[in-house]
Amino acid sequence: MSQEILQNLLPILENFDLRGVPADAEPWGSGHINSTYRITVDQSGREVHYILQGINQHVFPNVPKLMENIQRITRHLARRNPQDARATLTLVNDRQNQPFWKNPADGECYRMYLFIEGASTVDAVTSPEQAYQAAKAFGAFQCALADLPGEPLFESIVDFHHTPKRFQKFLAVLKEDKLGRAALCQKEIAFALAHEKECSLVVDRLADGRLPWRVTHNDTKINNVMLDDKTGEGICVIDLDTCMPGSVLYDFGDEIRTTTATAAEDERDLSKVNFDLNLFGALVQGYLSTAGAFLTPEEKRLLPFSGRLLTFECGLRFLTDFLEGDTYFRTHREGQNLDRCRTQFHLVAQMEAQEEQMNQFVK
Ligand code: ADP
Ligand code: GN1
Ligand code: MG
Repeated sequence: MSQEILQNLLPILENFDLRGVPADAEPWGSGHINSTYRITVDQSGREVHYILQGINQHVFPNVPKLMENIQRITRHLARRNPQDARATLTLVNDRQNQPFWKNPADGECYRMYLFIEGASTVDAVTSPEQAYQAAKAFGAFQCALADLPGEPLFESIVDFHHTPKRFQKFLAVLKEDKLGRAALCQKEIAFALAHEKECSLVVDRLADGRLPWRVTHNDTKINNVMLDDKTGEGICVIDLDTCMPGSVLYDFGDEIRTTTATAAEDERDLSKVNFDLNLFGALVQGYLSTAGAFLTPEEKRLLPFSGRLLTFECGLRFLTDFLEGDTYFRTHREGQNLDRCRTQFHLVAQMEAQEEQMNQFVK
């Protein structure tokens, strides 16, 4: 199977200087957007790994600008921390020295990274220590990007976390209901409709200056940070496609969404899906250990709320995609986006119930 995959990828791999002979290829990770492979290369008898990614151009249509962002960020991080090669993603340019290769035959775009060895991602946390480490790494990442020189980063997905616009899109898709799926998710639709009011809280504050714009990651789910296999330390923030101007609340909110839940994002048995206050406490401590010094009082005040907002927004996006026919998030089974929506809304309800305890933790 992996040899078959390798054979299919060889015409792509030959456009990158991998300093050896490609020996194996396997699908890697569980991201919902790009196509990721781990490539094994035989470099004079030594096994070396790389990450090859097919870039999802449905989601990221402007690949040159996207890759310019990633080049700027990875170079900046490498300059700040030159002695630690695993502290940032490292791009491997194509043979024309470009940060990605475009296949002239079909227009598909590919990029290559050095493989970060001795570290892994998890899809769900299993201990408060993991939550602490992940949040600490994301806080340090925001801190490191605060002095990124040059123009603001390119907005790789316009209005990515503009929750009210996400809500409007949901309403439009619901109205059309082109696949007749609304009948399958009446409860979730009702939940979404009942939550419109809170959608604009962050975007309103960004618009009137009560919250600052910063360079943020915007997709801080738990499997976008690599944890050291031996020490458990959060060593590298990955998946940089959505780094752009945003609010720290987008990042912290998405950390809460994926790091305080006791089950996978697509768990069907909702009795297993719980918001865990202990994990939340570890997350807050980890995040404030690196980001606490630069956050404004208003940002700090809204940290607990951000979890609800981002979890709701993500659930709404899953629901919208389900109604539209699963065209955005990769799915592996029927109804998976609806299952994902259900876990998210279930978590929102739990966070609402524990709002006071969450606020106390941050205080
Ligand atoms: P997606 O945008 O589809 O989520 P990611 O960039 O997050 O894709 O990559 C998917 C997974 O591949 C990650 O969760 C991680 O496990 C793994 N991965 C990505 N880049 C590297 C790397 N440079 N070294 C090791 N593993 C990586
Ligand atoms: C996607 O790329 P990945 O799998 O890390 C999505 C996020 C969602 C997440 C839900 C560019 O993240 O916004 O929160 O799925 N990324 C994009 O799991 O839309
Ligand atoms: Mg990812």
